[in-house]
Amino acid sequence: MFSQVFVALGANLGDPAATVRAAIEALRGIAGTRFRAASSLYRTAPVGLKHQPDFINAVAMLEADDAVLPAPTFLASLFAIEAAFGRERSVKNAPRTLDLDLLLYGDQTLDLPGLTLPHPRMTERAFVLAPLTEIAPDLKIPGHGRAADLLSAVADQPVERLP
Ligand code: PH2
Ligand code: MG
Ligand code: MG
Repeated sequence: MFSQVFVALGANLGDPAATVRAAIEALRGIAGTRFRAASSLYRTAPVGLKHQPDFINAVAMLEADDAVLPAPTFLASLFAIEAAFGRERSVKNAPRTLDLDLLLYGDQTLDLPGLTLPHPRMTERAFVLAPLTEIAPDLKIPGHGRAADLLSAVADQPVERLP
């Protein structure tokens, strides 16, 4: 069976827009998946650690074959792409060349070390919700209702959709 999977992309070092575009191409190449859609790119103010460059964020939608790529295996393939883009994991929330976060895997709820589904902070982040609702306007997040309905609560977080 194929599950609908959403991935958040973020970068704020080097040429972040080029990195996010190249990472979307890399997502297209994950074996056992069918690429469905990518959002526009968004320029977003840093959430959390403030004194770092603005981010470029986007969200991609794929279908993953659960028999070949169950959620933990899918996450491992995201880490491999991050590593290929030179990601170093030093300080939590430090500036990064590329961050790929697994947001949703079908309607699974999961709490494993290193993998919680839905992604525990996605509902509070405009830099996730804005691109997510662009490509999936009717999406429901398990335990949280419609993604589009969560956007108004984060309207204070600056996000700008790039042309
Ligand atoms: N990622 C974080 C922390 N803060 N802020 C923005 N705007 N975009 C991000 O991708 C981001 C962040 C941790 O992964
Ligand atoms: Mg992240
Ligand atoms: Mg991450």
